[in-house]
Amino acid sequence: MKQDSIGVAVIGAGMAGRAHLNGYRTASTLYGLDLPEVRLVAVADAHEPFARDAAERFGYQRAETGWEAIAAAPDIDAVSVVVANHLHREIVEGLLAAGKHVLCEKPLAPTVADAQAMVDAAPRTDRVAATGFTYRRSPAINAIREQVAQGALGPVRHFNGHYWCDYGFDPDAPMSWRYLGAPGTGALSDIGSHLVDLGEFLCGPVRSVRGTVLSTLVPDRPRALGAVVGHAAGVQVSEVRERVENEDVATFTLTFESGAVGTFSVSRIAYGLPNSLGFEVFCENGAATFDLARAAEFTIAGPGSPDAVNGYRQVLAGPAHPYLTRGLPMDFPGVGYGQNDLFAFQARAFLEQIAGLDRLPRCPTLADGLHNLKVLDAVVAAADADGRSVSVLQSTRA
Ligand code: SOE
Repeated sequence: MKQDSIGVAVIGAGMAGRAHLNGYRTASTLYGLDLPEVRLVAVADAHEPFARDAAERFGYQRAETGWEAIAAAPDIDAVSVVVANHLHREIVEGLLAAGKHVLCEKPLAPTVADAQAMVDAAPRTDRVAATGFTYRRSPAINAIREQVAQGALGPVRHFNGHYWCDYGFDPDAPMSWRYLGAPGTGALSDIGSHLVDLGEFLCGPVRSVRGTVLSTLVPDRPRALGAVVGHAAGVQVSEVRERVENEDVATFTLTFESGAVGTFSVSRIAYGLPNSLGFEVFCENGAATFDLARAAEFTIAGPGSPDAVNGYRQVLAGPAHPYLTRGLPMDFPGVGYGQNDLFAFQARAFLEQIAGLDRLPRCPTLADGLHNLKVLDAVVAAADADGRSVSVLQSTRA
């Protein structure tokens, strides 16, 4: 569907919302000149000062305080939903009903039922309805995926992944939506959703889960005084402490449909590690590793290395790998890139899909977001299964 221009908006002016705002602003500078004009129209946030600051900072035409104004705006075609997870369903369904293209942050919703309703709402429109698994846009992770898919390393035997953050290590870090909800809506949903999606991105669908441990190590937190954004760093707090309802740490073992094993460790109280995502993929004839701390590279080991030079080789992501040719102003190995660039690649892919271009991998669908939640549901169920294996419900995975 060719459009003269695409008007974009972001609902949520917090930490990740700003990454989406910047992504749309940068998208036109990437790859080809065949993208329709991108109009930076609006930012919405319930806390108006956040919306106004973000609109001015990222060059958007106006600030709004409610998602309804975005849904009703005739000059807006595509919207990112980047707010607390429990708000996703109402907003996504409202935007789809208003005829907008939607890119919703992970996890799609707090429950499988909510996500299923969102998936059911999507076919009633011809809009693009996507889930934002941003790490799928990592050039280095895609390079590893290509090696695995081409069979260069042989079949996968064991995926070991961690996603460790430290935004919750301080008991006096203020309460926020991330700490409220049923078991599985804490660290497992917030950051485990990324890691589980990457496990399947690299190793194929999950068959079953076992041995889950969900632990809450910080039982209560002080109530925030004033608006909270992102991980609420530096926000004043009251004397009143509120109970933390969900998990700080989640560990579990899963089996992929391929028979490969997956071992997962997720934490939001990992002292000194603000955003530590990493994994190893051990295969029959080799292995590859990734560490977000060195985002623009990966290591790989395979047959044929003489004993004198055995071990893992460092590979610098560059034009030989996805997304990077004309994906950065300086696009040669060693220049490096970071997580913010992945939001730009994601924004470009979303806009290209809306424009009917097919240069980049399509965005994960709402059904992919639903499937991710079904796996997380099985992870939670395996916490009470006395070590028995819990199968993942057949997803509606597209
Ligand atoms: C990546 O942006 C991310 O994992 C977010 O998706 C989480 O919500 C945040 O808590 C940590 O960073």
